[in-house]
Amino acid sequence: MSIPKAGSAKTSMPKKFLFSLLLVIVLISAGIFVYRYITSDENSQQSNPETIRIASFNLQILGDTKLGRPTTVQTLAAIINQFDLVALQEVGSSNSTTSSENSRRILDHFLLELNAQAGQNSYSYLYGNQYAILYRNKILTPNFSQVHPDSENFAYPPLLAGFRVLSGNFDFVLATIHTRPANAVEELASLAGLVETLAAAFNEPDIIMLGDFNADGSYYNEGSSEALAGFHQTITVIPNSADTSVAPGDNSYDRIQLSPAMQSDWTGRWGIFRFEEHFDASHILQLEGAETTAGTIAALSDHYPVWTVLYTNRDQD
Ligand SMILES: [Ca+2]
Ligand SMILES: [Ca+2]
Ligand SMILES: [Ca+2]
Repeated sequence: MSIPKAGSAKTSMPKKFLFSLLLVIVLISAGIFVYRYITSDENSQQSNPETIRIASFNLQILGDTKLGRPTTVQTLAAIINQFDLVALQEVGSSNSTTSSENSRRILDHFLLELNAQAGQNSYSYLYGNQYAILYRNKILTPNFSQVHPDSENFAYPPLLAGFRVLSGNFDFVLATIHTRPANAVEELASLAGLVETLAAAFNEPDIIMLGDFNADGSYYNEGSSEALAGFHQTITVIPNSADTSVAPGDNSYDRIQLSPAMQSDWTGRWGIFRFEEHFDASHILQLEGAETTAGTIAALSDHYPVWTVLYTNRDQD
């Protein structure tokens, strides 16, 4: 009885050792990778920042298929680690068909990878519908979150959340949305109308709307100026000339709109996180993906993250 046990223990020892060695190599490479490929020009890693950097990212179905691609997942985590808060769309599914249990399992898995890079317990998340809000919890704390209870006007009702900074006076409510492309005209009209509704409902005039609005191309007439048509009472952060899609073409699908009360909170800084400007060609070649996307930036997503920078200490309301 003890012989096979001893025998199996003997054969499994080198395997365990090799596995540990492999794990160490992987962890060291992860560290080198983050150091080498990402350099942040922002102060988001400080504990008392004067600004925070927030982003919206449709990462094209964060599900089991993508989670099974280690370099791609590691790269997505490195991207999110550049921001203090990221509103994600397409968690678990491109619509809202996946169960919340499944989405939470996926998010828990992703959070492990993110916190392995960012530091233990650096990020937490809020979840609802196909959305997640990942936030750096030494910088921001949530007051509440809920899925907006309106499935009549929205195919995928937005996830709402209230936050305040831990150092400073900035507090705000955000709504992240992914419109159904065919309904973008109607849904964006409803979203524009939500700004005042949310301000009244939560007694907070600082409202951030961000997400994959599908606000361009054949889905929506964005207008001829830089401001997004239909959102007259808000600040357009991502202008109509911005290209937020990875695919060839020039479409401003992903957006950030701010309520007028956020004028004093907004630094005026914004950007598109173009993957090819942050990762060199040899790294991109290692990205796992589908047959047509592997080894290209499209392995990460068909959308670029869009971002902006907000003051933590200039809130007036
Ligand atoms: Ca406020
Ligand atoms: Ca455009
Ligand atoms: Ca304000």
